Amino acid sequence: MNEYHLKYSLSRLKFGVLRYFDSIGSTNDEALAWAADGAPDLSIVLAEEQTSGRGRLNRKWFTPKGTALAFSLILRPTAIQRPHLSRIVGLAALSIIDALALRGLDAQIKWPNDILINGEKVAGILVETVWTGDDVDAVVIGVGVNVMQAAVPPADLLNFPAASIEKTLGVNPDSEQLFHDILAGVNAWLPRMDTDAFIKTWDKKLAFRGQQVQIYVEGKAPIIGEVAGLEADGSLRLRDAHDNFVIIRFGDVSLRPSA
Ligand code: BT5
Repeated sequence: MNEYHLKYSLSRLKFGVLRYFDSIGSTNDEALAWAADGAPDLSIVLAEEQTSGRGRLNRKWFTPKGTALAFSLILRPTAIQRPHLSRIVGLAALSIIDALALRGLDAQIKWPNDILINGEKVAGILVETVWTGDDVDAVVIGVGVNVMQAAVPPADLLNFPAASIEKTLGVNPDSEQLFHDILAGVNAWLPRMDTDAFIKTWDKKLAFRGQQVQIYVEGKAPIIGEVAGLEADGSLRLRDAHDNFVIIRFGDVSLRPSA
């Protein structure tokens, strides 16, 4: 990507300030520090390469140079958005899914934070919060998308099958345009984050609906149930073997389809 060209291509969209890096440790780390230091709303940190990209629980996220989209978006929640902060992962997911749909790709959400195409992970989302006392000062939405197949780590380093847009489309998509389209999605969904339509659309995109899955929380026995849908706050609703609903709250949980 070319920084000047990128900024020009985004000129019709709403965002704060864009910081572009050839190489960085983690865009989320940079964005968290910048958010604490007064970054304007909707500012972006974008990098061609991450040398210590992070997933949840400090798992590694691979971003080899020039193969992937890696960015972090800083959101300063308004009074209307504040009651819906748990929906922010959905905001990112729907924005990515819409951008993929523009390329003819039908993606689903492996709740809570993975984007799948044909059952393989092509993107991951990491939402982190900057607090001032008890108040949320900013939310950082980190997004990694495997654009080229070279972004996908070797299978032995993966905890779930992964793929890239290049593999699925058979051609290498334009990362700049992809980023533009994801940001356009954020612009479109953000004002609607408090609506029922937002939850319904997010809900429709869940992977494994009606299928049995297992939910892993570190140190606990797995929870087994069928994916039934989302609660209003974006929590996952499972139907257990006794036909009771079990609500899985956000947190460091992993979902796997039952064998
Ligand atoms: C995620 O975590 O999926 C969130 C990934 C967020 C990455 C973005 S990139 C921009 C921003 N800056 C950062 O430092 N991070 C964010 P999790 O669900 O914990 O999945 C992590 C797991 O995915 C790892 O343990 C690997 O097994 C696997 N993985 C690592 N790199 C991958 C890749 N490029 N594609 C698919 N899977 C990968």
